[in-house]
Amino acid sequence: MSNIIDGKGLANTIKEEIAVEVAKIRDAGGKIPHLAAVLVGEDAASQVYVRNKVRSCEQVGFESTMIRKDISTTEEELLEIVAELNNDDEIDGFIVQLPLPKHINEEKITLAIDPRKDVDGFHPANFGRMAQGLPAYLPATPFGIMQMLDRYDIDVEGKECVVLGRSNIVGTPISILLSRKARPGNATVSLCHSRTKDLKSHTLRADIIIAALGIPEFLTADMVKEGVVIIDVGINRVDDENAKRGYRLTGDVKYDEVAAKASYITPVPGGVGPMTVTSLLMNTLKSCRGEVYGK
Ligand code: L34
Repeated sequence: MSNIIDGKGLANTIKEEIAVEVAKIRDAGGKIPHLAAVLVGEDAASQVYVRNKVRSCEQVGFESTMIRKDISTTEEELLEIVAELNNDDEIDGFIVQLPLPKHINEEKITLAIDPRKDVDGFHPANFGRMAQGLPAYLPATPFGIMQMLDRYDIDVEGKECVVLGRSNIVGTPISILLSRKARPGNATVSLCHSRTKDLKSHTLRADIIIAALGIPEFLTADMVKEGVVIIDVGINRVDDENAKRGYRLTGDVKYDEVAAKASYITPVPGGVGPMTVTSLLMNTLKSCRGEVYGK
């Protein structure tokens, strides 16, 4: 029987903690943390995610600014917005929601963001600092996963961790964080991907599996051992005519059958997603306090 890791509940607990900090700042007459989010185009999932971020800012007492641009926005125009946010002293941190429309180079935009305001932790300066264990904004989803493991007191040290997927924003950074000499950390990590041979031989050995490949219900019960800890990062929309919206959300894990063998498992929705949002709030609070790069 598995324990469900309640990401949504934990996210709410962390938001209450952040709200207490914001109240203290307010009482002391300090600057209220201010997050800006840039959303280009009409991607349906991105709209939901950014809305959740803005709503969460309101819940904790942050200031927030939402900048919406239509899909025809040029790369130059977006770079202009990034430059303005970089130079706006009122803004402690900002994000440009991905994916961007195809005519905009995501790498170019990421590089244009001042690392001091890069609360997504996507800029190579923050990635490099993270990799070397220096103070950094940790990328939101990996940071959220580390928080879950920590707060649920899941033993990571010396464990066999298998990460499925090597993206810049999840698979690669979480593999680094799990193997760092820190708590949580000190795990032995295998980073598996589309060219991995005999994937099942890896997943069957794993004490902890981070599934972040973006393939609905990829990980099945025959691929895992009894007692495994499962962190499901996937949020896939699958057509479902019986569902209200015409789709349902599913992770990268075949939930019911894998849950029957797991000691802990994260649900989708209500797992990693809400933790991604609270990590962003934590990074924004850090930025406001000058905790990573100084005041
Ligand atoms: N720049 N782009 C940038 N920063 C990010 O940190 C992200 N990410 C990922 C996509 N692009 C990004 C997000 O914000 C994924 N992501 C994200 C954020 C929030 C949620 C999921 C993914 C979330 O709130 N999920 C809820 C509800 C999902 C729903 O109703 O559709 C959940 O319970 O999983």
